[in-house]
Amino acid sequence: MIVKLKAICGIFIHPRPRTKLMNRRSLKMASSGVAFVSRPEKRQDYSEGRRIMTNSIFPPKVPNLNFPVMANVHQSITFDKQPSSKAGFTKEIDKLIAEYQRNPESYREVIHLLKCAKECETRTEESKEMECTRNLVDCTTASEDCLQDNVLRGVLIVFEGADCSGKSTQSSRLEKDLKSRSHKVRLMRFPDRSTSIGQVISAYLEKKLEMNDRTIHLLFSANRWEFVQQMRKDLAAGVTLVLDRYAFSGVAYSARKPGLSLSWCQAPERGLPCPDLVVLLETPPGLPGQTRRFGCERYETSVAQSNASSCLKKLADDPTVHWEIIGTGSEDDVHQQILATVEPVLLNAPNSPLGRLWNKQD
Ligand code: NYM
Ligand code: MG
Repeated sequence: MIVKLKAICGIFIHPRPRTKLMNRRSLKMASSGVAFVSRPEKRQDYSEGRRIMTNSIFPPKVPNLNFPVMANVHQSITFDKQPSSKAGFTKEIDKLIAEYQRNPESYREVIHLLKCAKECETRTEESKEMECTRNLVDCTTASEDCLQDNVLRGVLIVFEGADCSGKSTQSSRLEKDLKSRSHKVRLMRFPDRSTSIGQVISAYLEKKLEMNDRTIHLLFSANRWEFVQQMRKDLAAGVTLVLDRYAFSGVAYSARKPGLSLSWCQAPERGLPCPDLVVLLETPPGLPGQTRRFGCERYETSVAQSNASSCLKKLADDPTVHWEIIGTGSEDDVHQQILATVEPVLLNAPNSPLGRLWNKQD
C-alpha cells in the first residue's frame, strides 16, 4: 500500500497567542507576517491575526480543520508502508542526505547519522550498526564554541519527563518568567517537526510510516544535531535555551525497545551540548491516558510511558549531568519549585564552559 502524505500550506487564525513552538526560521517568517507550525495538532495554539503556514505532514484530505483557510499544497512526499520495499524508504533517506549535504560544514554530524540510519535500514547485524555510531564523537568538530568577549554565555536548561508530565506547560512558564526578568531566552522542543528530518519523525510518530527501531533512533538524534550550531551561537550570545525534551528522551524511548542497549542509544547523543540543568518532571497520578490528546501517536501507551519514565530515572543517576527531580503538585507549586532550582544555575553556569554530553574525555 502506498500512502501519500502531503505537506500543506495553509492560513489560519486562532485566539490564543502562543509562539513557543517556533524556531528561528519560523520567527523570521513570523516577522514577515507568515508563521510556521510544526505540528498539526498544535495549530490551535497559534495567535489571532497572525497568518500561519503549516508545513506538517497531513493525509491529503484533512477532515474538520479548525481553521478557515487551507491552500497551496506545496510538497508531496510518498512513503511506502510495505516492509518489503525498504528501497522506497532508503530513497527518502538519500533525499535527506542530499538536502543536508548542500551545507556539509553545518550538518556534518547530521549527514553522518543519516548515513548510519540508511545502514540500519538496509542491514540488521548489530555489529555493523555499532560501527556506524562508534566514531560519531570523533566527527563532532563542526560545532566549536564561538564565545564572545564580554558576553556571559546563556544557560542550557532541559525539561524531561513522560508525556503529560507538564513539560510543555512548565517550560513555557519558565520562558515567560525569564523573559519578564529581561533574560534573553529561547524555547525549543524536540523533536522539532519543522525540518525535513522532523517531518519524517512526525510521520513515524503519527504511524504513517514504518521504520527500523535503530533508524528512527538515529533520526531523532540527527534532529538534535541539526540545531547544535544554532544552539551554540545562541548560548554564546547570552541567550538561555529552555528545551522541551532532549537526548534523554531520545535514549529513554528507544532503550526500552527489545535489542537496543542503553549504550548503543547513547552513542549518537555523545558530544551534544551538555545541559547545565535537567529538570525531570514526575507524572501526576492518573496520567497519562486521561488527557484528550493522549493515545493517538506511537509510544502513547501507559506501558511505553512508564518504561520511558523508569529509564529517565535511571539516567538521572548519572553524576556527569546535573539532574533535579521535581515531584508532582499544582501547576503553580511546580513552577515555584522549578524557579528555585533554576535560580542558582542561572547565576553559576555562565562562569564555566559549556560541556559535552556523555563525553568520555570529560
Ligand atoms: N521521543 C522524543 C523519542 O522517541 N525520541 C526523542 O529523541 C524525542 C525527543 O517522541 N512520545 C518521543 C517522545 C514522545 C514523542 O514528543 C513526541 P512530544 O513531546 O509529544 O512532541
Ligand atoms: Mg506527545
